[in-house]
Amino acid sequence: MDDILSKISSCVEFGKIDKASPYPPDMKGQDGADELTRKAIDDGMKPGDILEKALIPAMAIVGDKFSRKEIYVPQMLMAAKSMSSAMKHLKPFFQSGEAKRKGKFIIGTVAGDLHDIGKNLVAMMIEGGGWEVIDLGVDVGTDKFIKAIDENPGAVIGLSALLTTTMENMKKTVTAIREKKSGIKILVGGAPVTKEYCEKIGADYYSPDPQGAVNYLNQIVS
Ligand code: B1M
Repeated sequence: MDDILSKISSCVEFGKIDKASPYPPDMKGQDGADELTRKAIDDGMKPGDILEKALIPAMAIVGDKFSRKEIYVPQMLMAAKSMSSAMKHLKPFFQSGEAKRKGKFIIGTVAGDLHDIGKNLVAMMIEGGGWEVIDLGVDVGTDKFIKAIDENPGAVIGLSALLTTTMENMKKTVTAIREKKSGIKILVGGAPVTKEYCEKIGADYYSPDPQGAVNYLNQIVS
């Protein structure tokens, strides 16, 4: 791999955002994902290569470490922030259509539920996995999901719920999507959600963690 790609990859894996960032201590004073990505683009590197050869593999390593409980939420958030600092340089190329993404993913925390830390991690990992993410936020009612589906044909839907009480709203949203739309893939997750519950409410896939969600989406487009 090109030296600069491998450096960007390390920055994302270890959460080095930019030169000013003191974290991680052993990379203090060095360029971060922000400066290195800018430099790579200025040197003529393709945005798609930076995404596919540096950012996506680094986020996959981060996701696997998190699944194996080798790192925890703070390290994952730093990795995601580092990835975002690189993505801000790549986004104009994706928005102009010059570089392609794998597909669209609509995510939200279901109606009545204000928890968004886990949902945000999933959204960031999926963006780092090469997808365009449309984040509808928290307390998202069925109508808002349906409107987003209309506006983004072909998108995969992700529903998050953290309360046993709002799991019922997850079920209502899945039921409404099934009644009104066909061929929509629905991924569900959140602390109280299980594989059995996913099957019971007619969603397509349950993932306990962000990397499982990324793997599921990748499997859809492969
Ligand atoms: Co609340 N809360 N909370 N809370 N809160 C819990 C969930 C609770 C378990 C605490 C407890 O009682 N022990 C409990 C739920 C009990 C239950 O339903 N069985 C609870 C309660 C009761 C409440 C209130 C009702 C409290 C009250 O007001 N009486 C209230 C409800 C408000 C509402 O939503 N309407 C409430 C409020 C809040 C805060 C606002 C204070 C705050 C949320 C802040 C925020 O999110 N911006 C909060 C917090 C922080 C928590 C705890 C402490 C932490 C949740 C969290 O962020 N975890 C939580 C207790 C706990 O879990 N220890 C608790 C870290 C996060 C990374 O994990 O969200 O599970 P998680 O996400 C994981 C996976 O689940 C998965 O990936 C993530 C990364 O691994 N995942 C997906 C998540 N979504 C996914 C989607 C996918 C795939 C995977 O595909 C689409």
